[in-house]
Amino acid sequence: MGTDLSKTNNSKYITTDPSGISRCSDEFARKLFDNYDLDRNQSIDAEELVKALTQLGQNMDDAAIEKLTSIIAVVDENENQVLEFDEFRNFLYTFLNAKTDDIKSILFFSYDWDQSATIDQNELYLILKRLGCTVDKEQINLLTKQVSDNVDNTFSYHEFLKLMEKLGVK
Ligand SMILES: [Ca+2]
Ligand SMILES: [Ca+2]
Ligand SMILES: [Ca+2]
Repeated sequence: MGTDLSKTNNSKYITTDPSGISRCSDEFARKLFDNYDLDRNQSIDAEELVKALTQLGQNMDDAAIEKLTSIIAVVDENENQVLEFDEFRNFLYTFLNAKTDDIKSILFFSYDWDQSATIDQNELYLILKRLGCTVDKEQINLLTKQVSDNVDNTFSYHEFLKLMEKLGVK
Protein backbone atom coordinates (compact mmCIF):
# COMPACT_ATOMS: atom_id res chain seq x y z
CA MET A 1 0.00 0.00 0.00
CA GLY A 2 2.19 2.88 -1.24
CA THR A 3 5.10 4.42 0.59
CA ASP A 4 5.28 4.14 4.34
CA LEU A 5 5.17 7.85 5.06
CA SER A 6 5.31 7.36 8.81
CA LYS A 7 9.03 6.78 8.37
CA THR A 8 9.63 9.97 6.40
CA ASN A 9 10.80 13.21 7.87
CA ASN A 10 8.06 15.66 6.86
CA SER A 11 10.04 18.79 7.67
CA LYS A 12 12.30 17.96 4.74
CA TYR A 13 9.37 18.26 2.35
CA ILE A 14 7.74 21.37 3.70
CA THR A 15 9.85 24.49 3.49
CA THR A 16 9.04 27.86 4.99
CA ASP A 17 10.67 30.95 3.50
CA PRO A 18 11.75 34.00 5.57
CA SER A 19 8.41 35.74 4.94
CA GLY A 20 6.61 32.78 6.55
CA ILE A 21 5.18 31.17 3.41
CA SER A 22 5.22 27.36 3.55
CA ARG A 23 5.43 25.15 0.50
CA CYS A 24 5.20 21.41 0.08
CA SER A 25 7.29 19.97 -2.76
CA ASP A 26 5.28 18.58 -5.69
CA GLU A 27 7.08 15.31 -5.26
CA PHE A 28 5.92 14.96 -1.67
CA ALA A 29 2.41 16.19 -2.53
CA ARG A 30 2.24 13.41 -5.11
CA LYS A 31 3.41 10.82 -2.56
CA LEU A 32 0.85 12.00 -0.03
CA PHE A 33 -1.87 11.95 -2.67
CA ASP A 34 -1.09 8.42 -3.82
CA ASN A 35 -0.73 7.20 -0.27
CA TYR A 36 -4.06 8.55 0.93
CA ASP A 37 -6.13 7.96 -2.15
CA LEU A 38 -7.15 4.78 -0.40
CA ASP A 39 -9.70 3.61 -2.93
CA ARG A 40 -7.32 4.47 -5.83
CA ASN A 41 -9.84 6.55 -7.74
CA GLN A 42 -7.36 9.41 -8.43
CA SER A 43 -9.13 11.72 -6.04
CA ILE A 44 -9.08 12.46 -2.36
CA ASP A 45 -12.23 12.93 -0.32
CA ALA A 46 -12.49 14.89 2.93
CA GLU A 47 -11.93 11.84 5.08
CA GLU A 48 -8.76 10.85 3.19
CA LEU A 49 -7.63 14.47 3.43
CA VAL A 50 -7.89 14.52 7.22
CA LYS A 51 -5.66 11.43 7.37
CA ALA A 52 -3.08 13.01 5.03
CA LEU A 53 -2.95 16.21 7.10
CA THR A 54 -2.60 14.29 10.33
CA GLN A 55 0.36 12.53 8.73
CA LEU A 56 1.81 15.95 7.93
CA GLY A 57 1.75 16.73 11.63
CA GLN A 58 -1.26 19.05 11.49
CA ASN A 59 -3.50 19.13 14.55
CA MET A 60 -6.93 18.38 13.06
CA ASP A 61 -9.15 19.97 15.69
CA ASP A 62 -12.59 21.50 15.04
CA ALA A 63 -11.11 24.77 13.75
CA ALA A 64 -8.85 22.87 11.35
CA ILE A 65 -11.80 20.84 10.05
CA GLU A 66 -13.76 24.05 9.48
CA LYS A 67 -10.81 25.53 7.60
CA LEU A 68 -10.50 22.33 5.55
CA THR A 69 -14.16 22.52 4.56
CA SER A 70 -13.89 26.19 3.54
CA ILE A 71 -10.78 25.50 1.44
CA ILE A 72 -12.28 22.48 -0.32
CA ALA A 73 -15.22 24.66 -1.39
CA VAL A 74 -12.76 27.00 -3.15
CA VAL A 75 -10.16 24.60 -4.60
CA ASP A 76 -12.65 22.03 -5.89
CA GLU A 77 -12.70 23.59 -9.36
CA ASN A 78 -14.89 20.95 -11.03
CA GLU A 79 -17.26 20.86 -8.03
CA ASN A 80 -17.36 17.10 -7.62
CA GLN A 81 -16.76 17.29 -3.83
CA VAL A 82 -13.41 15.48 -4.07
CA LEU A 83 -9.93 16.71 -4.93
CA GLU A 84 -8.01 15.61 -8.00
CA PHE A 85 -4.21 16.00 -7.82
CA ASP A 86 -3.99 19.63 -9.02
CA GLU A 87 -6.75 20.63 -6.63
CA PHE A 88 -5.00 18.72 -3.84
CA ARG A 89 -1.75 20.54 -4.56
CA ASN A 90 -3.57 23.90 -4.27
CA PHE A 91 -5.31 22.67 -1.17
CA LEU A 92 -2.05 21.83 0.62
CA TYR A 93 -0.48 25.19 -0.17
CA THR A 94 -3.63 26.98 0.97
CA PHE A 95 -4.03 24.92 4.12
CA LEU A 96 -0.43 25.57 5.15
CA ASN A 97 -0.74 29.33 4.65
CA ALA A 98 -4.32 30.60 4.88
CA LYS A 99 -5.58 32.12 8.06
CA THR A 100 -8.28 29.99 9.59
CA ASP A 101 -11.53 30.29 7.76
CA ASP A 102 -10.83 33.72 6.28
CA ILE A 103 -12.25 33.64 2.76
CA LYS A 104 -9.96 36.37 1.39
CA SER A 105 -6.92 34.58 2.69
CA ILE A 106 -8.22 31.29 1.27
CA LEU A 107 -8.88 32.89 -2.14
CA PHE A 108 -5.42 34.45 -2.21
CA PHE A 109 -3.57 31.17 -1.69
CA SER A 110 -5.96 28.93 -3.64
CA TYR A 111 -5.49 31.01 -6.78
CA ASP A 112 -1.77 31.57 -6.34
CA TRP A 113 -1.15 28.64 -8.67
CA ASP A 114 2.55 29.23 -9.13
CA GLN A 115 2.97 29.52 -5.33
CA SER A 116 4.74 32.86 -5.72
CA ALA A 117 2.99 34.41 -2.69
CA THR A 118 1.72 37.11 -5.05
CA ILE A 119 -1.34 37.27 -7.28
CA ASP A 120 -0.64 38.09 -10.90
CA GLN A 121 -3.19 39.52 -13.32
CA ASN A 122 -4.29 36.14 -14.66
CA GLU A 123 -4.77 34.78 -11.14
CA LEU A 124 -6.69 37.94 -10.24
CA TYR A 125 -8.96 37.54 -13.24
CA LEU A 126 -9.88 34.04 -12.03
CA ILE A 127 -10.50 35.20 -8.47
CA LEU A 128 -12.81 37.97 -9.64
CA LYS A 129 -14.60 35.56 -11.93
CA ARG A 130 -15.05 33.23 -8.99
CA LEU A 131 -16.52 36.11 -7.00
CA GLY A 132 -18.96 36.73 -9.82
CA CYS A 133 -17.36 39.97 -11.07
CA THR A 134 -16.95 40.08 -14.81
CA VAL A 135 -13.99 42.31 -15.61
CA ASP A 136 -12.02 42.76 -18.80
CA LYS A 137 -8.29 43.12 -19.30
CA GLU A 138 -8.51 46.91 -19.28
CA GLN A 139 -10.26 46.97 -15.91
CA ILE A 140 -7.69 44.58 -14.48
CA ASN A 141 -4.95 46.90 -15.73
CA LEU A 142 -6.64 49.88 -14.13
CA LEU A 143 -7.06 48.10 -10.78
CA THR A 144 -3.45 47.02 -10.92
CA LYS A 145 -2.28 50.59 -11.51
CA GLN A 146 -4.38 51.83 -8.62
CA VAL A 147 -3.41 49.22 -6.05
CA SER A 148 -0.19 47.40 -6.92
CA ASP A 149 3.20 48.95 -6.18
CA ASN A 150 5.06 45.96 -7.53
CA VAL A 151 7.00 46.57 -10.72
CA ASP A 152 5.83 43.23 -12.11
CA ASN A 153 2.13 44.16 -11.74
CA THR A 154 1.43 41.56 -9.07
CA PHE A 155 -0.40 41.89 -5.77
CA SER A 156 1.15 41.08 -2.43
CA TYR A 157 -1.27 39.76 0.20
CA HIS A 158 -1.47 43.23 1.72
CA GLU A 159 -2.29 44.79 -1.66
CA PHE A 160 -4.78 42.04 -2.36
CA LEU A 161 -6.66 42.94 0.84
CA LYS A 162 -6.68 46.59 -0.24
CA LEU A 163 -8.09 45.53 -3.60
CA MET A 164 -10.82 43.40 -2.01
CA GLU A 165 -11.80 46.33 0.20
CA LYS A 166 -11.93 48.59 -2.83
CA LEU A 167 -14.21 46.10 -4.58
CA GLY A 168 -16.40 45.80 -1.52
CA VAL A 169 -15.65 42.10 -0.88
CA LYS A 170 -16.22 41.31 2.79
CA1 LIG B 1 -10.08 8.42 -3.24
CA1 LIG C 1 -12.67 18.13 -7.73
CA1 LIG D 1 1.16 33.85 -8.10
